[in-house]
Amino acid sequence: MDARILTAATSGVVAAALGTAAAHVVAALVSPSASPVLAVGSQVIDATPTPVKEWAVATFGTADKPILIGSVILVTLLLAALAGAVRPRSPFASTALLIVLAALAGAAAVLRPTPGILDWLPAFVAAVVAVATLDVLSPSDGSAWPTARDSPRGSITRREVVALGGTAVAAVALGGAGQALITRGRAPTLALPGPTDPLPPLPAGVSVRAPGISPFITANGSFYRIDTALLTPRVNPADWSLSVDGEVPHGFSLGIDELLALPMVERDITLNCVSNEVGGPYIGTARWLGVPTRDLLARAGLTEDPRNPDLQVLSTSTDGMTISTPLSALLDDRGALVAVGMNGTQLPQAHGFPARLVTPGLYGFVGATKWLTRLTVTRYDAARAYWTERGWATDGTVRTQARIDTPRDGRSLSPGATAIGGVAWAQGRGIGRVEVRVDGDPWRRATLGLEANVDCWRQWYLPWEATPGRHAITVRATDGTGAVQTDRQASPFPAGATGWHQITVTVTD
Ligand SMILES: Nc1nc2c(c(=O)[nH]1)N[C@H]1C(S)=C(S)[C@@H](COP(=O)(O)O)O[C@H]1N2
Ligand SMILES: [Mo]
Repeated sequence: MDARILTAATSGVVAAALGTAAAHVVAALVSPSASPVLAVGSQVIDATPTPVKEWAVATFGTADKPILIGSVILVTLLLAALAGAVRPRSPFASTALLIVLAALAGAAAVLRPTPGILDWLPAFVAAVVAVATLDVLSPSDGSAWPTARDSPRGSITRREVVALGGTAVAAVALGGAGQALITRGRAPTLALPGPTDPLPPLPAGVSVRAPGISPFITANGSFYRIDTALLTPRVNPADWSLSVDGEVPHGFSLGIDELLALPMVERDITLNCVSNEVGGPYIGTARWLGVPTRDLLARAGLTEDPRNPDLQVLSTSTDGMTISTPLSALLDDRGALVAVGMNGTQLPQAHGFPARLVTPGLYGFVGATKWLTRLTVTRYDAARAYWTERGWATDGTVRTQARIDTPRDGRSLSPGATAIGGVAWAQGRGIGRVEVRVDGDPWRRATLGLEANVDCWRQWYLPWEATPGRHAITVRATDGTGAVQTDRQASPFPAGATGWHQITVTVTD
């Protein structure tokens, strides 16, 4: 490519990069999620059709967010390259393109569910900085964009290299500074009360004696994380409140101290994501500490379950996310919680600090609202939650599943004594049996770890004499009602994956 056009295009790229980075710093100071890249990214998440989102989750897993951010930056810089390239010919078109880009970012920011009053500012700064920078950087001698007739193929001057390189370095430094500002500091801490009626420690027997199986309790740091937030909300507990409202006799609102003063219970509950593929990682078990949702709804005057399947509780998070839970699931005996503690500590920021919903027996997308701030009793036909609008099921009952944790799929093993093991779950119904099949052999019953309660997964293992060759190992579970897990393969959308987990191993001596 002609060096003059390349220089002009590069000017556009570094000018836009500097504008975006400056906006990131301003956003860090006024409203982090209004940063142009993050605001556009969030709008893209919300607008992405469900099949595309499912494909992205299946393909990239939890790397989908960095990949999204990278794509937003890439597209922005490509358009900025165009703005730079046309500038020598048409400064007006160039400036207009940059302003349109910034305006789109500003719109993305102010159209978020919970915008702040200064959310337009970062995009405004981006526009001013990018346009001014491009004006300074642009070659003004009209030498770029040569026509076929009169082009002495230009070259890039030393001065330009220094100016472009310097601006690029400044953009990276500024962007890094903004990012550091956003993530600086530690999350606020809460002094959690103890449970009013503490749970005894789990019996050792919930864990079976076989290495390689997921620990019964998932450490907070290894607990899967799924949400739509590009920046996990950092909630200041002093500014936080929980409202219980809607079709209740007397709605109310609580501050964090009032919530923490209520009787607290502890419960061991396995939480999993509807987007988990068969054999997938989006599941974990924790000891949650919190206030029963039943107590909160009773305080609002709902002392009895109307048993009306048309009623939902629409819960809202501080970032405007909405999740829909059947009212009965928050009133019945399963013991749903507004949780404030997870495995002996306050909720980590990524898992919903300071308070979240945890509903046993339901997938997270219909029962586990993080950064919870509002519970509204309403009818399903009066308000639609985020995922309901995107075609996901309203009945989010967890489907029976078993997963092989060891040996790992595709592994090579030595022949001889080994163990096949993993976890199985059917929250609400419990696990009654787990069976394993090697190749075409008959099903064999695995040994189960103790059942902590029906809302937790169960570990299982089966000793195996591995013989040389390639083997397919399949597992299936039977729930506490005697229903055998279906082998019919279903994708996670719209109500959770089904099918048996199968792995292949090679045994070589
Ligand atoms: N505010 C908010 N809460 C949310 C979500 C979300 O996107 N935003 N995702 C839900 C989904 S789909 C799941 S599976 C669980 C995951 O909880 P975890 O990240 O603590 O494992 O949170 C639920 N709560
Ligand atoms: Mo989920």
